Amino acid sequence: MREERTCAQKFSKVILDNLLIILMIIAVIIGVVLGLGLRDIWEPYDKRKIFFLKFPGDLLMNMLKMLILPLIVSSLISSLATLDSRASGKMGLRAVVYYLSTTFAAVVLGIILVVSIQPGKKGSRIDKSGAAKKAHPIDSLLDLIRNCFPNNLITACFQKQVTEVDQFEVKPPTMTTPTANPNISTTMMPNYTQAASFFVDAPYINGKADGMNVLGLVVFSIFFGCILQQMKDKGKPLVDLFECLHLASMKLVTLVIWYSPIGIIFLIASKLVAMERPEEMFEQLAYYMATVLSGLAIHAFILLPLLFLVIVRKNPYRFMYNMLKALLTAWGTASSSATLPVTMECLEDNNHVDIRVIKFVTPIGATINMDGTALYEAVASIFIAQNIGISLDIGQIIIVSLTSTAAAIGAAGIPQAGLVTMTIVLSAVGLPIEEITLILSIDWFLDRFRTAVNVLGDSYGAGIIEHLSRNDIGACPKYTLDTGANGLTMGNDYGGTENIAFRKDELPTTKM
Ligand code: 7O9
Repeated sequence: MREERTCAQKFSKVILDNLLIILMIIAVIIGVVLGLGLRDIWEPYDKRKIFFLKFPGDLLMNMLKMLILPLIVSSLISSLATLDSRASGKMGLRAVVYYLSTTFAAVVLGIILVVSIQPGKKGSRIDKSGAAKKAHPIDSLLDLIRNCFPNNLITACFQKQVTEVDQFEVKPPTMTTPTANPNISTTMMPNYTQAASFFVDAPYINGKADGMNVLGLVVFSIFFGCILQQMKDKGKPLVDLFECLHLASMKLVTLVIWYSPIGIIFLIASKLVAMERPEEMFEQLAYYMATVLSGLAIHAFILLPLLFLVIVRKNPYRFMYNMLKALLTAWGTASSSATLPVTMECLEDNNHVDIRVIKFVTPIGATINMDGTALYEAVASIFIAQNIGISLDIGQIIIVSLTSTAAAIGAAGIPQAGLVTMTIVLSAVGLPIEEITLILSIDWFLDRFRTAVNVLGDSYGAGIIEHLSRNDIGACPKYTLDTGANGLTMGNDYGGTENIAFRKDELPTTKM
C-alpha cells in the first residue's frame, strides 16, 4: 500500500514536472510568435502598448525577485549554521576554485573563437554613436569592496553605495612676475605663466544606486551563519527560524513557477515588439552573434558537461535536462538572480542535490559565477578592437582575459554594473569605451543566452561541489524534501543509479 502510494506520487510528480517544462517551452514559442506578429501591427515606438504587453511579465519578475532576499539570507545562514566549520571551509574553497576556473575557461574559449573567426573584420565598419557612462576602474573596485561591508543592513536590501565623480575647476594663482622670487629659477616652473585653469576629480560616495547590495548581504549572512554555528545550542532558535524561512520561501517558489509560463510569454513578446529593425542589425552583427553563441554553446554543451562527467561520473545531460525549468526561466527573464529561486528548486527537487550544498553554493554562485558574461565580455572587447581596426598584442589579450574574469566575478558588486563592467575591460586595454554602442543593439538578445549559461554553470557547480564534499558533510541530518505522508525521501538520482531512501526516524540526529 505504502509502496503503491510512493509510486503514484512519483509518477504524478514526473508528469507535473514535465507538464511545466512543456508549458514553458510552449510559452517561449508563443512569446516569439506573438512578439513577431504584433511587430507587424504595432510600431516599436508605440511604447504604451508595449508597456501594457509587458505587464504580466513584470509580475513574474517581481514575484521572482521578491523571493531573492528571504532565500539568500535564509539559505546562507541556515546552511553555514548547520555545517561544521571545516566542512564549510573546504566547500567554500572548492566553490571558489570551481567558479574561478570555469569562468577563466569560458574567457579563454571566447578569446580563441573571436581571434580565429575574426567577426570584427567581417562586413562593414559599424557606425553607431552615443555616449557610454565612464567608470573609473579603481572607483569600481573600491565600491565593490566597500559594498561587502554595508553600513546599514536595511538599506543594503535595496541600495548600493556608489562613488560618483564631480569635476571642479582649479585656477592656478596668478603672479605678476614669475621670477619675483630670486631663489626659484624660471626653469623650475615651466609654462607657469601660461598655466590655464584645469579640472580635477572630486570623488564622493553617493549611497543612492538602486538595487540590492547582494554582496553585502552575502558577506553578512556568511559571517552570521558561522557565528550561529559556533554558538551551538544557544544559536538554535535562530537557526530554526532561518531554516523555516527557507522552507516557506521554497514553497512560495513552487507557486510562482506555475505562473512563469504566462510571464515568459509576455516578457519575450514585449521585447520582440520593442526591438529596433532586426534585419539590418542582425546582418551587420551576424558574425559577432555567431561567435558569442557558439562560444556559449561549446561551454554549455561540451566543457561544463565534460567537467561534470569527469568529476561526478554521472550523466551530465540528464542533470542538464533536470535543470530545464531554470534554464528556460533564465532565458525568459535574462536575469540569473531572478532565476535563483527556480535554480534552487530544480537542484533540490529534480537533481536531489544535498540541500545544505544548494543553500550554501547557489546564492554565492548566482552572485559571483558568471561564465556566460565573462565569455561575452572577452569576445565583445576583442570584437570592438577588430571592428575599429586596432590589433591587440598577446599582452593585451592576456589583460582582456584577466579583466573579463574579474569583471564577471565582481559584476553583482559593482553599482550600475551591466555595461560598466564592459567599460572596465575596454579601458584596461585602452580601447575607446564609446564603441560599446556597436554591440548595444543586440545585447538584450545575447543576454538571454549568457544568463542561461550562467545558471547552468551555477547548477553544475552545485552538483560537482556536492560530489567532492560528500565525505566532509556526511548524511543529510535534516529532511527537507517534500516527503508526502510516508516519510520517505529520495537520495541522489540524477544518474539513475543511486537511489537511497531513508526514513524520517532513521535519519542521523547528530548535528553536523
Ligand atoms: C545574468 F544572489 C542573488 F540572487 F541574490 C543575486 C542578486 C543580484 C545575484 C546577483 C545579483 C546581481 O546584481 N547580478 C548582476 C548581474 C548585476 C549586474 C550585472 C549582472 C550581469 O548579468 C548577466 C549579464 O548581463 O551578462 C546576466 N544578465 O546572469 O543575470
